[in-house]
Order: sequence, then structure tokens, then C-alpha cells
Amino acid sequence: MADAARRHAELVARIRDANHRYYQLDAPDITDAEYDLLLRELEALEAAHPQLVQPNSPSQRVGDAPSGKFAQVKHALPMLSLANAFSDTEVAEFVERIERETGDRAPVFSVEPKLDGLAISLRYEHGVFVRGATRGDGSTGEDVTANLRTVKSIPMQLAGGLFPPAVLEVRGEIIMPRADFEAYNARACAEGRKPLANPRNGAAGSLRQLDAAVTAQRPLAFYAYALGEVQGADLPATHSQTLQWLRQLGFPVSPEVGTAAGLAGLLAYYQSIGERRDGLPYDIDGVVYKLDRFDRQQEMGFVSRAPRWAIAHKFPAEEARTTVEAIEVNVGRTGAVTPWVQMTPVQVGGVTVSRATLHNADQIARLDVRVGDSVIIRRAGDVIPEVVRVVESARPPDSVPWQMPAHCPDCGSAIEREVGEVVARCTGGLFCPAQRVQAVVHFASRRAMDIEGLGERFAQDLVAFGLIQTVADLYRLQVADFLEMKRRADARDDSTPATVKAGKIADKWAQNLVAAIDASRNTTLERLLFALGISDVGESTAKTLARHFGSLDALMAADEAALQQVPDIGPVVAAHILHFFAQSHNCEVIAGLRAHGVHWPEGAPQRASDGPLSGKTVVLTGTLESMSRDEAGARLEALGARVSGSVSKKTTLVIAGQAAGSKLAKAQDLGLEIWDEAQLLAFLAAQ
Ligand code: 5U1
Repeated sequence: MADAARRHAELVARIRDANHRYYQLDAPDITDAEYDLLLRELEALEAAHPQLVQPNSPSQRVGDAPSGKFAQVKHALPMLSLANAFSDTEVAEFVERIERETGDRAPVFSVEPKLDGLAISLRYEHGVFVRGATRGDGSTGEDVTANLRTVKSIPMQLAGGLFPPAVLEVRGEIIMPRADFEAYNARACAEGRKPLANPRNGAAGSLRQLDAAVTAQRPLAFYAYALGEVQGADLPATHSQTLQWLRQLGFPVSPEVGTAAGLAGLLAYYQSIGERRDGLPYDIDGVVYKLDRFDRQQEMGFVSRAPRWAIAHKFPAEEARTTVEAIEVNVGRTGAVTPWVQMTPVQVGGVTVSRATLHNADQIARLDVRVGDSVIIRRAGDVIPEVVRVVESARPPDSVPWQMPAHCPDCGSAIEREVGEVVARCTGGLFCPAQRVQAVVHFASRRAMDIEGLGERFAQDLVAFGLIQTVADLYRLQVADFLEMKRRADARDDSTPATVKAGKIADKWAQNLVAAIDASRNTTLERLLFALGISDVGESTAKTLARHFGSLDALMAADEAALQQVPDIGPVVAAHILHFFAQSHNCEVIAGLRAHGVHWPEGAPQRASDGPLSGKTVVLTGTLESMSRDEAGARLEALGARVSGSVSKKTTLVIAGQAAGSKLAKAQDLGLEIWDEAQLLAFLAAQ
């Protein structure tokens, strides 16, 4: 018992400190998963020793007391938290409990994504927004009304009807959409300001600004998911109907919400959202299941912190804590030098990782990551993990700040950083093997020349053993060259993949590679332009250039004025294109490709067509409910439009779906024509 009491005191202190750091300092030092574990241990200990429970134990409270920066608001009804399930078994137990206690053998649930933001409560009196507050400790939050007034998706007045409820409290999540978070950070980096650590911190930090003008600059959005106090309204009988009603009143509700029956329905929803997670416009950390019928919810009731009729089914943790063992740099195909950290291997989101990117030297300086530091890393989907922050309290006393090396680790050339540039570059050009390797990897990649099987490992060996100097040399390679490469690689490090070792298998592997290279000879102009790796010419610009000029020779002959005629090509990209074709070695590579039989159809320039949208540049932003953005883009292109990824003065029309952020704001600033999804559908239907 003495041990239990000691451990209980330790856990309470640790969780209180974590709450303080998370809710008030916006600087957590443990991951969400570590926090969940501590809380679970505390709850288990209190279940085994009920005499240890105190009213102020973190197990009895939702978050932390208000910080004192803002006026306090007592919530009319407490803002609850959700119990968590980390496995299918825990969800099964939740469903069984509900079936047993309500007698309903096939209960229906409202199913929703669990947005990773900041919970707030909005109060409307007679249809007018009067106050907004954070959750705080669940019973008292902070008055952030002025800041919430700057969030465009929060209605200031309820829609629908002459007789709004006397009181309506709507609860939901303030988030920063991912695309807006990235755009914000790109701008912050370019302007030398501190970037936001992640969208959740961005949302929380933005909302708790003392100056509402600062919040107004931040791209925040709101999604509703529950009610608080209601007076003077007849409520529907279920939660899902309530969400529908909230939509009619003008509140954004995630398009991903739905209903599902029984355990199988819940798990299918979990899987389906998990698969679509990376494509959603916002970060989520799980899904929420809520018993749909309000009368059944009442039967189930509450425990101290959370309703017994709802549960959050969490995705595996995406953040983890580990130690930096070394900081290295990587040289990309344009010479950009990117630092990365070698870490003690750690499990994140079900995968073991030992490397994380640091983007650039500014980022490393801002985070002040040092060898020996404890760091929190985050992995989202298939993206390379990144360092989110350093746990400064755990820094070794003898650590020293990291510095960018003066010379390229691959070729020894000087590493330089031009004034005003964020990126440091190796000055070795194609003399640098790292740049040559990356140029080959990019050239062979699926969306460029699509040479299956030619990844980084073989590109490195081809360059290292002098079998190729440029990408044009790939087309000279024969089966014997690949077998020779394999033999030398085996002799060097004995690490060629096992499938490639035996004689016959090696022959087949080499034949396949030669066949893949051969197949890539037959390509398109847009693929070739993308594959050449001209700075700032991504897939979409390559496509625009191919259409506009029709042939490679016409593009190569274009001067700056002709290039700037192309929609979306400004002086910087035009200069990159001119510079690329002005270099004789690039022209030699192109001549080499042609000489080796690489060919593509060339046609007349497509600068105008007869479609109703010809000559118009359209930007799609936000999430469309009825189709993907790619599909909408293809349909608009079929009608003659040029679909662009960025809003500028040259944009004719912006189509804004759900949760559209900075692009929509820019379009509004520029006074451009903006359509919602309904207008788009009406237009497409009329064609
Ligand atoms: N989608 C969703 N997130 N979320 C969070 N629903 C939801 N419900 C919550 C919380 C805290 O609480 C309910 C119990 C009202």
C-alpha cells in the first residue's frame, strides 16, 4: 500500500506537470501516447486502491485550470472528455457494455473523425454569438470570444428561421487545416519568423493569443460535434440528427461523420477513415463513436470525466521520444543540403524509425537540435518523420550547438548559402556524385520516366562504378553492365538484395531493368520536361509548358518574354528554364537522349481551345464532397480550363470546397470570382 501511495503521488505530480505544459505553456515535454499511459496507470491504481482518489486528482479532471491570461467562464454544462480505446478488444467491450445495459442488441452509433485541435464552446443567445470559451478544466474555461470572432467558419448569427433558440451552446474543435498550416510555415520561414510545431499547437497557440489581431492572421477553422446548454428549442431524438440540424444552423460539421451499427460497423469505419486519413484536410488522431439515441445515452450516464455512451478509438501514436545520436547532411539533386538526424530507433505509428528530417539549417537553428538531445519526433502517414521539438529539460550539460559543415560530404566542394536563401547548397554541380545520383533517381521515378526497379540504391552504384555520367547513359546500358555492377557491389559490401544474388535470378533482374529502360524511351513531352529536373519545374508546370509550346524545340527557343506568356510562369521560373537550356551539358544530355531513341509525340501548341473554359485559369481548394479535386480538375480541363495549384492575379476562378483556407482568403483579397461546390456542379451539369 505504501508503494501504491508513493507511485500515486508520483503519477499525480507528473500528470499535473504535463497538463500545465500542454494547456498553459503550449510546450508539452511528453507525447500524447506517454500521457495516455500515465493516465491509464493512475486510473488502474485508483481502481485497485479507491482510498487514493482525491477530488483534484488528474483522473477526475479534464484538463488544467485556466491560465489567468483571459477572463474565466464557468460552463453552464461541463465540457466532457472522452474515454479512449486503443484496440478492437476495448471497442468490443464498450459495445458489449452498451448492449448489456440498454438491452439494445444492435445499437446505432454516430461515427466521427476525432479532430486534433482545441475543444471550445460557443454560446448563442437568441441566435447571436455572445461568448466562446476554451474547455479549461472542464467546468471553467477561458473567455476567448474576441479571438473566436476572427474565425471565419464560426457563424456570428445562426442561420435558419425567425425563432432561434433562446440559448444554444455548440461544442466542437478549433483546428488549423493542414494545407494552411504548411502555407503559414512556408511564409514564416521565408520571413524569418518562428514556424508552428504542428497544426494542433498552431490552433491552440493561435486561439490563446492576447491580441485578437494576431489570431485573425492565423488560418483557423471550426467543426461542431456536440451541444452544451440549450433553451427554447426542440431537439432531435438522435445525435446524428442533431449534427444535421447544426449544419442547417450554419455550423461546419465534418463531411466524414456518419452512422454505423454494431461492432463490425464501428471497426469498418475505423479502417476506412484510417485509410483516408492522409488525404483529409486536417489532422485526426482517431475516431469517435457515440451512441446515437439520446434516451439511450441518458441510460448509460457518466463516470467522473467522461460519458459512458461515447469512446475515442485512437490511431497508433504518431509521436515518440528518442535520442539524437548524430546529425548528418544529405545532398539533393539541385545541390540543396538538408540536415537529418540519426536517432536511437523508436516505434512511431506502428513503424520503427531511426532517421528524421530537419528540412534546413534554419529549422535546426530554431529547434536548436544537438547531438545527445532527447527529441519528440512525429510521423504522419508515409511522410519522412520529422523532429517536432527538443525536450530541453533533458539536455546533456556538455552539448554544443550544431553547425552546417563547410564542405560537401560527397565531393568536398564548398557548401554555400546565398543571402536571403533558406537552403544551403553544395557548389559541386554535376561533379558531385550525390547530385548525379539524385538526378538519376528523379529521372527514373514513376511520375517522370517511370523506369521500374531503378531506385536510389542502384543509381548510387551506377554512378559510383562510373557506369553512367548522365541520365542519357542509362540508355546505353546492357544486361552485362548490370551484372558487372552487381558483381562489384557484392564484392564491395555483400549487401545486394538476396533476390538478386543467384545466377538466373540476377540475369532476370538485369533483363527486367534493361526492358524497363527500353520501355521508357516511348514517353511524353511533359514527363520528359519533369524528368530533366529543371529547378521549380514540377509536374504541373511541365504539363503547362508541354501544352503551351507543343514541342521541345519551341520551348528551348523561347526567350524570357515568351516564357512569361505562359500562365503561372513568373520571372523566377522563367529564369530557371532559360538557365537550364543555356548550359551546354544539359543540351548534350537532351541530344544524347534523342540519339538513344527517347521520343515523345510533339504537336501544335494548345494555347486556346473551343471549350467554354478555354483561356481560363481555375484553382480548386478545400474538400469537395461529390468528387475528388483531381476528378474535378480533369473535368474542368476537358472543358478547356487550365487548372493551377496557386492563386494569383492571373487566376480567373476559384472553386472553394469545405475547409478552404489561405487560397480562398487570397482569392477574396484579390476580388476573384469564387464558386462553391453547388455552383461547380450546376455548371458541369449544364455542359
Ligand atoms: N468528433 C468528436 N470529437 N469529440 C471530442 N466528438 C467529440 N465529442 C467529445 C469530444 C471531447 O465529447 C463529447 C462527449 C461531447
